[in-house]
Amino acid sequence: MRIEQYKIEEINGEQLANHKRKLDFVGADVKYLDGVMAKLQAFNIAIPSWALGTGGTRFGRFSGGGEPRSLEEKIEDVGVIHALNRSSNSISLHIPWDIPDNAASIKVLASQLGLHFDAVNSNTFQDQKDQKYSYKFGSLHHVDKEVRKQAIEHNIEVIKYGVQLNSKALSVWLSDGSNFPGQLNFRTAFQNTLESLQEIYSALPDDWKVWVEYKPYEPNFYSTTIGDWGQSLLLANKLGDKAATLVDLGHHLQGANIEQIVSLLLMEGKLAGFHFNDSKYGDDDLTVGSINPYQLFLIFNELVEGMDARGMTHATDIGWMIDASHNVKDPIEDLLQSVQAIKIAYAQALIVDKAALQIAQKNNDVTLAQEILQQAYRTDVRPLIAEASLKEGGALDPVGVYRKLKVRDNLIKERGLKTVATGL
Ligand SMILES: [Mn+2]
Repeated sequence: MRIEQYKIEEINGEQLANHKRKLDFVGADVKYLDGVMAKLQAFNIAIPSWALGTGGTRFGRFSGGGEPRSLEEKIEDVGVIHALNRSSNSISLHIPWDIPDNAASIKVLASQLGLHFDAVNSNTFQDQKDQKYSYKFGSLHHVDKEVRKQAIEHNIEVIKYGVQLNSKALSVWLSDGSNFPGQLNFRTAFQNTLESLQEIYSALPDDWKVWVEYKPYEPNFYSTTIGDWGQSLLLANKLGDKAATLVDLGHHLQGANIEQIVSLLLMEGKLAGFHFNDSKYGDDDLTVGSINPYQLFLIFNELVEGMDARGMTHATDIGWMIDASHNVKDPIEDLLQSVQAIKIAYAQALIVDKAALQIAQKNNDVTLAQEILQQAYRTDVRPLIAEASLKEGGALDPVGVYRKLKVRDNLIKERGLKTVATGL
């Protein structure tokens, strides 16, 4: 299903006067408004192929209807999202859930929708049918060299698929770890992981990167071999310039200061990118900004400040992606909400009075520093996001237009009520 541009414009037209009134109000107080708008218009967040179907937990999965049945239909769903928000111009594929059997035709479909392919993701946390060795006790860290070899070959195969699609990065998340004390020799597990990653690294094309994701627990509950940013950074540093650390917001223990982690990774030139989501307790995979939008803003504040300090281009010098699971919401609506939340936090970070903040920090004026940050955070920047979308040909209110056009009903008519997308 594709959304026709004139339908978006029609609905925008009805809301335009109201929008302009709000935009004028907030815009009057924004310094360098043109620069802020240009950055918001350029900002895009990749959609993972596994997020377009209803997610599940280990207890069950409740399908929502009209789910994409193939990679082509997943790309079409990202096309719907991008048509509405003009901020989701790429898709990140997971292998083997979404193997591009015909790369040429997949690329044509994507480019028709204004999309390209973001990082490719490998999977050694599940056993696949006809797989020789099991990953029950890990993959790249496994005690058995043959298992490690199989996992290395899988990652190299994923790179090959990515090359066909013009992806530029391999994203690796390992579930490798242990459930009980004594199960693993930590040093051997780490060394095995490093050596395996070195083999994968040497198979990377020149213009590629490998992103090393970390996670403290689940599915293993005693140790994870790449459990935190320190372990990931250690590996990335040993691997070389093409390796960097990927931060998934849900992959931290409660109370972790993620903004500080981000700040230092950026300083070291080792921040690969993000998997955005939100959480209350653990790796909840909830809609971005639904639980703790202030934390998201503080993270973006560090990102903007740190990227500017290094002269980086916000939109393209870091990998921006959503990694969430939608158990009770329509996945497309949830993704639209997530992208909006990310852009709101980004816009708020862009309007922080950085010069004033620097002075407050130099003077140890703690009260003023807080006032400056919260002045930005409490500004309703939604009209700026809407204007950026409008200027790029998207909807002023993406979720509203999605509902008005009854996109899900149409998808159910097209694909059926009982469809199940590949993924978790
Ligand atoms: Mn992730």
